[in-house]
Amino acid sequence: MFLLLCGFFCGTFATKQPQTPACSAKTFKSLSLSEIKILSVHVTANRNFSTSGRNSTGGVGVIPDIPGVETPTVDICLISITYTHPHQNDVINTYIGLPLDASKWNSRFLMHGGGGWSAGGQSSILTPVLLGYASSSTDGGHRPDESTADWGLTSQGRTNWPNLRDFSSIAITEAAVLGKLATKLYYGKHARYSYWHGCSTGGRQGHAMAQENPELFDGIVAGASAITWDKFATAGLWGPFIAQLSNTQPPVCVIEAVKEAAIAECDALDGVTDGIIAYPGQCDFDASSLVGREVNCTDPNGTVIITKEIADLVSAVWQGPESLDGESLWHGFHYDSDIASMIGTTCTSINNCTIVPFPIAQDWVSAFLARSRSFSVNGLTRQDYDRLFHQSVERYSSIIGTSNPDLSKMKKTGTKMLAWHGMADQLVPTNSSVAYYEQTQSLDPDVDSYYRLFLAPGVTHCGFGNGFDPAETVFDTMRAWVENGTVPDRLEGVAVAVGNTSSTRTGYLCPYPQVFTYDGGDVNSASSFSCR
Ligand SMILES: *[C@@H]1O[C@H](CO)[C@@H](O)[C@H](O)[C@H]1NC(C)=O
Ligand SMILES: *[C@@H]1O[C@H](CO)[C@@H](O)[C@H](O)[C@H]1NC(C)=O
Ligand SMILES: *[C@@H]1O[C@H](CO)[C@@H](O)[C@H](O)[C@H]1NC(C)=O
Ligand SMILES: *[C@@H]1O[C@H](CO)[C@@H](O)[C@H](O)[C@H]1NC(C)=O
Ligand SMILES: *[C@@H]1O[C@H](CO)[C@@H](O)[C@H](O)[C@H]1NC(C)=O
Ligand SMILES: *[C@@H]1O[C@H](CO)[C@@H](O)[C@H](O)[C@H]1NC(C)=O
Ligand SMILES: *[C@@H]1O[C@H](CO)[C@@H](O)[C@H](O)[C@H]1NC(C)=O
Ligand SMILES: *[C@@H]1O[C@H](CO)[C@@H](O)[C@H](O)[C@H]1NC(C)=O
Ligand SMILES: [Ca+2]
Repeated sequence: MFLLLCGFFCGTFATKQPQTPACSAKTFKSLSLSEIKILSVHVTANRNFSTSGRNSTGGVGVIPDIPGVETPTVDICLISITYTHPHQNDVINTYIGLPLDASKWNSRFLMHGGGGWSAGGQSSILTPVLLGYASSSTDGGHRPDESTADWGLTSQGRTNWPNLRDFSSIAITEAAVLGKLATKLYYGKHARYSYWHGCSTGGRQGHAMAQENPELFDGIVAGASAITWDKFATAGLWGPFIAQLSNTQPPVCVIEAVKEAAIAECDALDGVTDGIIAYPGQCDFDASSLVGREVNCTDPNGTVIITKEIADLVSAVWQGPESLDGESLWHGFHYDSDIASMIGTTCTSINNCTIVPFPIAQDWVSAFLARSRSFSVNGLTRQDYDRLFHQSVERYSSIIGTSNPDLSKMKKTGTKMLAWHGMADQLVPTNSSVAYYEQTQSLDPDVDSYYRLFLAPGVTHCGFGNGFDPAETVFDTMRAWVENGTVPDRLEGVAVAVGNTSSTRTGYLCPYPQVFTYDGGDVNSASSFSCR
């Protein structure tokens, strides 16, 4: 009797529930694209799938692990596709993750971007699925944990153009198309909204989508974007280049001391003494004013007297690379950023340090310009540096520059982009985002209706620092813009409180060119600041 009842009622009831689809190869047999040749497809239905390592390829928007709390698991339909582009000799691994039970799917699609040389990977789909999104990601044609750019060279030592194009945007676009297609095949309907969320390389990828394939996304969040890659990646060797010209390798503690001196001088210009230089344009701190000053270091232990060469080196990094004719080639870094990431050293003693170049820049120039794994800035002349810089622009800007300011496609598709950049970014100069925004604005004075840039004072690369970090709120702000039409006139950021480092304060960041401004009153209260 009970069985009979259940057979009747439960059966009737079940038809009203979202159908749990079949996570099997058959469901996805039509999953392909005309320009690719599939080498293998694996479809697996997984319950209680561990999400450990979910931030290993990019890290923004990731649900962090909480110490002492068990790593969350997901029920996921996981599709791993390996494919090639015929005659290109490339191999791309793309991963699609779908909440296994249709009832857990929030009807949306979300891709998380990569970081550094990582285009993404299986770990990048785990947080989105944990949050209820369908997702996809790709290794872009090389292993996501590869820490060098050796994949950029063929075995004959030439540029591997297919690999570079895959990494730059082709594999990303394909992952988006495949992911959205799989979503439709599985749930029987398209995602209602599709999003991109990335920072650094992930921000550059987001810009690539905005410029080339905006129809794939309704909303794109792009933080600290490594756009104008051709210049950014070569500019990253400017510090080490100047250091070797002047044979100057200061220990990190000295670089920090110079930064602290600049902060001491310019912090209060914005009205709040909080370790943040919110008005860098008003700061004319001159590092040479420190020449002769003694710095006591502990690791390595000893005392360094600041020399003119040290002051000039730091000034050069703040200034950004210049050509032999004194023309600015690229943006520099702000005074409150940790430029030891550009001119860091390892030392065996206080007087014996070696510069450790920013690895991405070192790899870029080695693999794509010098085409030699043993490349070093040692021995380069000013002419050599100029030549490398121009080569990088000439050869690669159209492929990986991702700096096309024409966003007219995006305007047509109704896609929105929300970009942000920390003003204490130590890897990608903040003004790179500003320059891009200004170029788009000069092409379309109305660009604000679909693309906005928020600068975050005191925030380091992709988040953290003293400053007003929007990393936790920016995605929800994007969703509200896309889904509710809530135009982001402000962006919530969280900063370390003044006078109590174990507490926080909130501030509302401003769409560029408006400036986050202190009006007076309690420095820990959001209402003491406004956008001007
Ligand atoms: C998944 O985890 C839940 C809760 O811990 C447990 O009840 C269930 O049996 C697990 N399922 C599988 C297939 O391991
Ligand atoms: C991943 O997150 C953990 C803590 O949640 C952090 O320690 C680690 O640095 C993160 N890794 C990356 C690549 O972001
Ligand atoms: C960035 O641009 C602003 C506005 O033009 C300027 O005040 C600031 O000095 C620039 N910063 C760097 C490091 O070039
Ligand atoms: C460095 O340490 C010496 C003693 O070891 C001390 O006399 C000097 O004042 C210190 N300098 C600074 C700038 O702290
Ligand atoms: C560190 O260097 C100072 C001199 O600058 C010296 O007095 C001190 O003993 C050193 N400490 C160690 C642990 O070597
Ligand atoms: C400096 O350190 C290097 C190792 O990085 C070592 O080979 C060299 O002998 C050291 N030079 C001096 C003068 O101590
Ligand atoms: C849209 O607005 C509704 C009503 O205020 C709110 O509940 C919902 O969370 C908003 N959606 C987003 C994505 O912000
Ligand atoms: C600092 O902030 C923490 C966390 O909000 C709070 O518990 C503590 O009492 C504060 N300390 C002071 C001195 O206000
Ligand atoms: Ca300040």
